[in-house]
This record gives sequence, C-alpha cells and structure tokens, in this order.
Amino acid sequence: MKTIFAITFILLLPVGCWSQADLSHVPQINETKEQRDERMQWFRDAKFGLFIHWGPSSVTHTEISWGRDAKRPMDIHNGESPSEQVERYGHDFYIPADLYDNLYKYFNPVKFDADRWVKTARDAGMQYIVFTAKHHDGFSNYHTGLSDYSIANTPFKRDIVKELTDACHKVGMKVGLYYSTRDWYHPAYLVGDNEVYDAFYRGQVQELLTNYGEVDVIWFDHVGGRDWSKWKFDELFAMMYEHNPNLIVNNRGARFCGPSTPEDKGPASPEIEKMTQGDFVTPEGRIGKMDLAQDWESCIHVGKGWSYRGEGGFKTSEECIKMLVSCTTGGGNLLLNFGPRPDGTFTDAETEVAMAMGQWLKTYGDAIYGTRGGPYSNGQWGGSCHKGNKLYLHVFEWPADGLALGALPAKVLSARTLTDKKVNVSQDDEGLTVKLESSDQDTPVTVVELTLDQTFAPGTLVEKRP
Ligand code: FHN
Repeated sequence: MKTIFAITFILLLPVGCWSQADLSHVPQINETKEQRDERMQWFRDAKFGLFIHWGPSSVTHTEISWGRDAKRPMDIHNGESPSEQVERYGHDFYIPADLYDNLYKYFNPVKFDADRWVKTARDAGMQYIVFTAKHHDGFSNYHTGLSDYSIANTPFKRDIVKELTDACHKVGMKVGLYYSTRDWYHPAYLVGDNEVYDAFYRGQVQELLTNYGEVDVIWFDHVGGRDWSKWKFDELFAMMYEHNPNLIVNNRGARFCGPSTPEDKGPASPEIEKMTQGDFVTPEGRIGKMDLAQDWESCIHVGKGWSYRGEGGFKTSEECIKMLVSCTTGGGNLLLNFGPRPDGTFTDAETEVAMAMGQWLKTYGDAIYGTRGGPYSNGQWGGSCHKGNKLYLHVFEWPADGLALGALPAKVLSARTLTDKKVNVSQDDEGLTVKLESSDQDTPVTVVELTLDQTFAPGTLVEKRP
C-alpha cells in the first residue's frame, strides 16, 4: 500500500500566519490557583490509571516503534538504526522496517472487547485509561482522515479508539489518548520538523478531540527537531482547549525541543514555554521524587516492554501495589502499563496483577483515593498520605523499636491498622513513635490509620525526626 497522507487543512483559529494564536483561553497561562485545583481535582484524586500500548508490532512481539529497524531522525541515537547500534544497545529484538511497516496487514485482534478492557481496569481499581492512538511508528489506531496507515486498513478495520472511548464513557471511566508527535514513518517528519508534518499532526490531534466525545487527557510523547520555530505549539494548545477547556495535558508536547545548533530557535515567548509544560510531569519507569507542589504521574510497564513482548518477564502484584503506594505517598499518580496480545486480550500475568490490585484496594482504597501526599517524606520505610482528619501511614519496613516520625501539627486521637489490628502510638513534642506486633503486620504493606484532632493543608511537610 502506498501510504497517502492527506494535505491537512486545519480549522485556522482567527490569527494571521505571522502572529501567535489567541492563548487567552489556554488554562496553563491564565487560570487562578482555585481554577487549576478544580481542573486537576479528578486527576489528583484518581491516583491510579491504566496505560495501554498496542499496535501491529504485537504480532511479532517486538517493541512498539523501537523494534522497527530503520534510520531515525538525528534526534534519536544520532539518527542511526537499531541494527547500527547493536554494539552499544545490544541485540534487542528488532525487524526490518519494510516488514514492520506491513505488519498491519496481519493485525486482526478478533478477541478485542473494549468493554472487557474497561471492566478489567475497573476491577483493578484504576480510575482512568490512557491508550496509544498513534505511537512513534506512525500507525493510527483510529479512523484518521489524514493517513491510510491506520486500523481502517487492517483486516480488523474497526476503530479501536472509538470503541474504547465509548466503553469508557458508558461507565464514567476517564479516558486519555496518547499521541506521539515523534513519527518515524511520516516522510515530512523524517526530513526534519517542517510545516507539512506540523499541520498533519495537529490535524490528527484535532480529530481525536473532535470525533470521540469527551477526552480527559492528551498524553503527548516527545517531538524531535530542535527548532521551536518549526512547530506551531500555540495553535495546537489553543485548538485543544477550544475543544475541551477542562483537558489535562502532560509535559511532553514540546519535550526535546530546544536549540542545539546556532540556527535553532527557542520558544517564541515565555507564555508558550509555560503552556507546553502542560499540567503534570511524567517520570518514566521509576517512582517520581516526592513533590507536593507539582502534579506528577509515574508511567511504568508491567511486562518486559511497553507493548506485548510475549508471556514472560512481568512484575508481581506486590511490586505494583508498592509502586502505587510510593506514588501516592509522594504526591503523584501511577499509570501502570499493559501490552495486549495481538488477538486483543490482556495477558494472564497482567490480568492477575489487575485482579490482585483491585482486591487490595477493596481493603485499602480509602488510604489511596482522594488522599494527598505527606506530611512525612516517603522512602524505603514507606510513606504517608492524608484525607480530612485521617493520616495514613503505609509501612513497608518496621524498625524493631518502632517507627519514629517527626512532630505533627495535630493531636493523634486514635490509631488502628486497616485490617483492624491494635496499634501503639506515643506522641510528644519530638514526634510520634508507632509500634505494631510483627504478627499484626501486613504484606506487602501495613496501613495504619491515625485519626487526628484537625486536618492538614495539602502540601504540608513535616521535618524528619531529629
Ligand atoms: O519511546 C516511548 C516509549 O515507547 C513509551 O511510549 C514511553 C511511555 O512513556 N514513552 C517513550 C519513551 O520515553
């Protein structure tokens, strides 16, 4: 199939081609703290989401996009192809681009059932789903009018984004769409960030925000090309908020942009730089550093890679529960990634993780959802979070002489574990000492609920005990 890319005529916002788009309704620029808190509320309360990376690469178990062996733009690995980097990156599994680019002809996930995916996410206690509408390989998992390299031209034909967003809307599950501006398939992108590609990708983002009902998150994933002046980020963000004023956007819409040669230009204005920082930062493959002032979300895959890489090498449910606790007590979210099989089903291992986490959250969900991180710094020991006048201590490791924590600006009225075991808490000006019989400690985490005589302001941090 010769790929046809439609010339994109974007609905131009009422601006001249020489001036900045009207950013007056772009929230990152002008909303008050109260407006921002309201817009971010559901995300901060949700704590736990499902990331799904899926596409024709699953047919060969190779990593989505990265398994495609072809030269890449200079912004990645000096423009080399995977096979040219073997000595540096090892023999990761990759296939020649002309084979990779034809996998769509064999992509026929006949067992795909969006309602089943959403049920699994809900059973896991997940509050939102972020799905790859287009990854770096340029394949669109939706019926785009701007390219024929899409699900419409596979044996499956059906619009996966439509079925998944409909299934989410049906049950009130928040839904995000992942969109990679970086595109290793689009000819215009490969010759350097230029006007043609910029219009194409903004047109696709507009399709995603126009044709699939309420989209709650746009999850960008980097853009190559260093010269800000080649990208119309102002028109992108202005268009996005025209469609959804409450949209939440991550911090990767313009990541990796930035002068690296004398000709490259930086952001056109401080407003545009601030706007493209989006609403939350995205530590990847690790637990984010505790931060109660900046919204953040760790994205971590359960399997060996982001997309389906076969039936082995998965994280355990205990590891995933501890990751959720560490994100929550650090003030962030966990976006846990599944890579569905080529037939459209989740792997048994990821389904088991989902069921185990859902079971755990049935007992401990009150100490996760709707809480805010702190006031104690989290770490190896565990961490804390609070909601109303309840302070939750999530303890991974119990020191023999009890857990010694800093002085609280509140009085502890009572203490128990969420499995109703008695907890011994002593409080003085120095702080708290919390003791629990080892036979009463839970795995992978013990959650102690302290009832206080007052609430904490979000962002309160208590110094470590002297
Ligand atoms: O290259 C991608 C990768 O495949 C995956 O999509 C992750 C998810 O955060 N983002 C990029 C790596 O930073």
